[in-house]
Amino acid sequence: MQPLPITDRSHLLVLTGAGVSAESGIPTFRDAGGLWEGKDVREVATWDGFAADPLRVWRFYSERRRAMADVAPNAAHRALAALEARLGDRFLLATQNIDGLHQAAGSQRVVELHGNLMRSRCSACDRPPFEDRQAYRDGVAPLCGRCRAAGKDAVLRPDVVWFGELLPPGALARVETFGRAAGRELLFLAVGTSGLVEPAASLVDAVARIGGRTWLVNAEPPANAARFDHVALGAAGALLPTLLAA
Ligand code: BJW
Repeated sequence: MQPLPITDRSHLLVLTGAGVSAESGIPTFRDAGGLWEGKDVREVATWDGFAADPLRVWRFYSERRRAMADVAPNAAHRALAALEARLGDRFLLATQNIDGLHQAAGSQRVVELHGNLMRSRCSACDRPPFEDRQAYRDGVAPLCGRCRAAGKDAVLRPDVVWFGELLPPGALARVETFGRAAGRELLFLAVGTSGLVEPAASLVDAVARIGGRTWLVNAEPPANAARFDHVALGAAGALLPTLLAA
C-alpha cells in the first residue's frame, strides 16, 4: 500500500480498535483467544450484567488491569504518535480502546470513545470519574467513599462504556467538529477494529458524506470493509510505519 497522501492541508482522523494493541500482547475481543471467548458479552459488557453480578464484572476488569503491568506501546502506536507530532492540530485520534497505550506512546489528541480501564466512577452518585489502577481482590466489590460518607452503600464501576450506554459527554462532538472543519481535506484511517460496534463503525460513512477519503488497516476484512476507499490487510505494527511515513 502507498503511504497516505498527506499534504500541508490534510487533516487526519484516525479510529483505532483492539487490533492496534494486539501486538502489545493485549487480546482483542472477538478473535480466537479473545477477551470474550467463553464469556457472555451481556454479562461483562452491559449495565444489566454489572447490576446482576458486580463481582463477576470486577473480576474481568481487575484481570485486565493486572495484565497492563506487562504491556507497552508497539510500532503502530508509535507511528501514530510520530505523525501527530508532525500534523499537530490537523490530527485527531479516536480510540475505542481503554488501555491508554496511545497516550503512553506520546499521543496527545486522543478521544477515548469507550472510557479508560484505569479509571473508576460511582455507579450511583455524580462524583467525577477518578484514576484507579487497583486490581480488586476476588470477592471484593469496591464501594464509593463519597456515598459511604453520606451513609449510603454504592458500588464503584469501571469508567468504561458498555452496550446500551452513551459515549462520554463531548466525545463524538469533538470528532464531528474536527471532521466538519476539515471537509474535503479530511483523511480517515481505521485500524484494527471489527466494524461491528456503533457509533464507531459508521464513522467511515460520515467521512464519506463530507467528501473525505477513507483507509482501513486490519488483520482480516471487518464487517464494514466495503465502505472504505482503500483497504490494506495485515498487522498494524507492520503496516502503519510505512503507510504513515510520507
Ligand atoms: C488486527 C490485529 C493486528 C487483530 N493488526 N488488526 C446502531 C445500530 C445497531 C446497534 C446500535 C446502533 N447504535 C448503537 C447500537 C448499540 C451498540 C452496538 O453497536 N451494537 C452492535 C453490536 C450492533 N452500541 C452501543 O450501545 C454504544 N452506545 C451508543 O451508541 O449509545 C447510543 C445508543 C444507545 C443504545 C441504543 C442506541 C443508541 C456503546 C458501545 C460500547 C462498546 N463497549 C465495548 C466495551 C468497552 C469496555 C471494555 O473494553 O471492556 O467496547 S464492546 C467492545 O467492542 C469494546 C470495543 O472497543 C468494541 C469494538 O471492538 P473492536 O475494537 O472492534 O475489537 P474486535 O476484537 O471486535 O476486533 C479487533 C479487530 O482487529 C479484528 O477485526 C481483527 O481482525 C483485527 N486485528 N489483530 C490489525 N495486529
